[in-house]
Amino acid sequence: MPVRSPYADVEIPDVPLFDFLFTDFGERAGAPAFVDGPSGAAITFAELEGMVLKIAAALSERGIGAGDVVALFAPNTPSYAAVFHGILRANAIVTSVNSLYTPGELAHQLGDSGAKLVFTVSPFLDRVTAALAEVGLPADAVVVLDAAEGRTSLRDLLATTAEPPAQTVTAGDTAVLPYSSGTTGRAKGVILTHRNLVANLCQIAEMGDVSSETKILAVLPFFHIYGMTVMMNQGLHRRATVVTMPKFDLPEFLRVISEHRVSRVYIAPPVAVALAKHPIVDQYDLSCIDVVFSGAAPLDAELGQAVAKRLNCTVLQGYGMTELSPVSHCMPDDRPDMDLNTCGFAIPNVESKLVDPETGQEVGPGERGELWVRGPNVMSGYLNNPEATAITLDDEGYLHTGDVATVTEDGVFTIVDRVKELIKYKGYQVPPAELEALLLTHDEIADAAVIGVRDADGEEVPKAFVVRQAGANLGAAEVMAFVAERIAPHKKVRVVEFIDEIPKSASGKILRKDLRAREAERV
Ligand code: 4UV
Repeated sequence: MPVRSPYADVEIPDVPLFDFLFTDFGERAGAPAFVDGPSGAAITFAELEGMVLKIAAALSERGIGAGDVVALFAPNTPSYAAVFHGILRANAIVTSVNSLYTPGELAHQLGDSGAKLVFTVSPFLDRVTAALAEVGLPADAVVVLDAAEGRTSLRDLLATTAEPPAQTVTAGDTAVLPYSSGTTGRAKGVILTHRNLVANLCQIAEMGDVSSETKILAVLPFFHIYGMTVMMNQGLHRRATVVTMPKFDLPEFLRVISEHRVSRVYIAPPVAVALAKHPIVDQYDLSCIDVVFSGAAPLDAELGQAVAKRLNCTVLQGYGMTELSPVSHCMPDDRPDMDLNTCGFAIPNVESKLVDPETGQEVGPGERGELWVRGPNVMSGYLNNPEATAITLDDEGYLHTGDVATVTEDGVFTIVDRVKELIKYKGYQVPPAELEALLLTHDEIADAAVIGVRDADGEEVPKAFVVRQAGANLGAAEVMAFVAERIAPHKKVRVVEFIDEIPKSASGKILRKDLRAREAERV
């Protein structure tokens, strides 16, 4: 029997995201919606709405409308939120791009998503220019959020006197295309509709105490679904104030929390290590923090407890996946006593099943099974990829997550393993298939396979097993350098082992479990 959420279902309004978020700010109209952490510059809810409408009008004037995809390739700032919602209000679709991407990775996403225009910042222009050339888009298909000589800027768009277009999108239309490799292969466009995004906001509103009193820290990137839904859009929905940071730097992170009196800090587990252990943490007044919420990779319970004790706050863990908009399970704010090894309960409107991957049979409490999730937050599919959609979404509407979990009689879920290929480095996706394809382009590499292994700090890192071409004397450092030059830093291969042959099935599929077993033996 599927496990239903212990929470009552919530109603999901049948409206586009703009209508859901930008109605009746009431007393909060003049309150800060977003604050730029480094400078302290704030924009109010009313100002944000004004910007969104201007951006929509200016995009419409430029011929961007229903069905068009616009890329957003920028670090977290208040203007990121204005542009994101401006694109949606213009009836278009946002594809959010990892700001660490190389020109080649950016070009792949622009080409695959069919983006017509890129919003970026001036320090990223070199990469954008190279990517536009690679996909054959005009060099002027760019808007900068700051300013750059000879470039259209956000300020130019905001100067329009045109009226915003009529809103024609409906709840069932695609809103965003973040990229995820899912359970196998390269990064793919994840089709999330307005309804998916609205649903996840309604669902998580039942779990956390986020209100107009809350100050959320958004250091995790808005381009990733965790930052997009849980920080940027949840902040707007609950009329909270979101304090943005363009990148993680421990002293600056602590300063921003302390000076802006941040009450809710969303992190991925590596930040918990710093919060629990780094001596510098004691130099800041962090008494403002009520909740530290961890997601995107497994949190070690002892580490979480150490953070709770040191900061005298509640630590919570959630589980999510891009394909789930992203949250499906989390600990509620009112249960600070829960075991931090767990990911809490299924959120409202979510049904989960745990299924033995070998037999396809559902397993009971205490047994391990692949987590399947059904609910209004489940993606409609992968862009232009019916095969990948078919292996991920079944006929009954369950999304097969590729994560292995257990559940208690009370409906508390714990993620215990992963059966999919995906590697997570500091919470960021590293698709092994992409690294393997890249390694095979090296003249001296005959074959390669990549899996995730634990380093000395317990962090998951990509390890490449490499078969050299006959007569080649390639070294590990050369392999790592070759990869590092061509991909974003979080995808670097960090360990290399040369072997004689990559274990494969009769059909030629890499037997990753054999490589994992080999690794386990060594440890
Ligand atoms: O697709 P993705 O990069 O998505 C995420 C989303 C994480 C979120 C988002 C909002 C939350 O509130 C929250 O708690 C977590 O990371 O990667 C999805 C994969 O990341 C692993 C798991 O393998 C997913 O399939 N993962 C995510 N959260 C956890 C996790 C977790 N708490 N424990 C273990 N693995």
